[in-house]
Amino acid sequence: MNVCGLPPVALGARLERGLGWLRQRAFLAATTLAVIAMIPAATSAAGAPPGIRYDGPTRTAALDLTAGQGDGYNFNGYAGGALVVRVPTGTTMQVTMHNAASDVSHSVLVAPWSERTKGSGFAAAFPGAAPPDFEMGITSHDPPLRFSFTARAAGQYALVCGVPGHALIGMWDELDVVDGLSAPSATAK
Ligand SMILES: [Cu+2]
Repeated sequence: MNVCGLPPVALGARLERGLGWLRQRAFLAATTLAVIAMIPAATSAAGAPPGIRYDGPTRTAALDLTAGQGDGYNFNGYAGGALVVRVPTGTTMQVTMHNAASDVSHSVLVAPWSERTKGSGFAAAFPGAAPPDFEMGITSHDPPLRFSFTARAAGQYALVCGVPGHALIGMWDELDVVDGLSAPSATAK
């Protein structure tokens, strides 16, 4: 008995080709799954929390952020509020952000806490708490973003990427402005 009228040898070759196709499909499926699995892994591949240099007499804090660490949508590897920066009320914050990614633009601004997962159209929580071109962002090829503002009102705020869609998928962390705090800190939640 023969299938499709083919001699046994041709049938064997056909089956072999069919199995090859199946193996290829399985490989592609596994690769796709691996890529999907890498997305949260990349955003949670946190390095050390960013350092904050604080000058007590002038109450000035310099916060240096690195966006896109591990090719993820994050700041220093922290996303979805996993990084908590705390500063005393009245601190003048000097924010600098480099982007580690060459192919995805990122930026940072301080937004109201309620806006941390907005898709676009952010407003700075304080005067000056955003670079002018935060929707455009920068890549690793550009000079770092810099802005300075005074955290004049205590409360819970968000450090968000202003490039449309990025905060929505988790590119935000927490900034708490706290009355009576002796010095700033940046810690993993
Ligand atoms: Cu971004």
